[in-house]
Amino acid sequence: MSYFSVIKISLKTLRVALVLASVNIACVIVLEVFTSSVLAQQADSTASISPRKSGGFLADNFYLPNDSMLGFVEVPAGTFQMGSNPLIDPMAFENERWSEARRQGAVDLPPFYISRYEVTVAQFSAFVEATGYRADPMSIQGAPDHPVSYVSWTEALAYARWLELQLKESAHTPTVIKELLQGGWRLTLPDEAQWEKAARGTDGRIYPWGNQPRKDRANYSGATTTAVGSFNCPECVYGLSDMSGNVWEWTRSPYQSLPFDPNDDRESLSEEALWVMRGGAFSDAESNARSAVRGAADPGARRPFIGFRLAISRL
Ligand SMILES: [Ca+2]
Ligand SMILES: [Ca+2]
Repeated sequence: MSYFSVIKISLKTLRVALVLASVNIACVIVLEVFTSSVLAQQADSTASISPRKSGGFLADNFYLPNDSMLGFVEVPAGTFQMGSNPLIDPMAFENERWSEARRQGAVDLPPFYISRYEVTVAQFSAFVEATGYRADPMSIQGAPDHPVSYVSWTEALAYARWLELQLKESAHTPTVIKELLQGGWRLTLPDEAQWEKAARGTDGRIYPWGNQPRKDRANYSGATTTAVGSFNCPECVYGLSDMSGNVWEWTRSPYQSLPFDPNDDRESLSEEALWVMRGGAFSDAESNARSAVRGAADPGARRPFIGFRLAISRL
């Protein structure tokens, strides 16, 4: 018997369901309708991109971060514990359980790279302007250094494909990245296991910085998005920002019960499939800011609280 159930809510032509199954009761929380004040706050912030704590962004290089790897951080090869044990983490939801027999399971991943920040409005806008892509107008109206939102799963992948091609061809691309992409690595969304390892590392911590919720480390239980990298988090694994909160982040994994197995993604894929998103958003409580939380949404869903970040992986 499944440990969780997926319920889909019809909402005009789109379905969006954030699926969070509690220990005893499967529940669905549908996050909807943000006040116009949230949107107004984002639209008012039209200042040029601020370096903030991030070292700035490169206008002549697709607004990627100004560092030697364009903001991509290596996550070394190795094993981590995926899933949650309610004996350690009382806020764990039932869909974070590894299997009927075990609470958590070991996943061994080869090395990969993941972006330090969520993809920004400026980065996504560069794609829309260069290609004429028919994105939701709301996706490019926020402040340029805030995370892009109102992007569907499909659109996130379209952006990744475009950026991969640009970085393969651009003279400004760091040699390491160019060699990876020309050697067959792909610039795409992280899968669910990559995302969770990048968020919580290998020591079993609940949040990216440790086991206790900290409002000074991430944007959750708040009113709106913040510029990417706004929260200083020296304890965060791999130096990544906003893995907790700010916006939920699409992954390339279909929503299936654990254990995590990327080999059955395609064979069990139906038209009704939902796709996993991770990390919670600015509007979520601390329980959704945990690294093991598994949300899911329709691939066509465009919402003010869903964005993404990128990974470079050998697929
Ligand atoms: Ca996030
Ligand atoms: Ca799978």
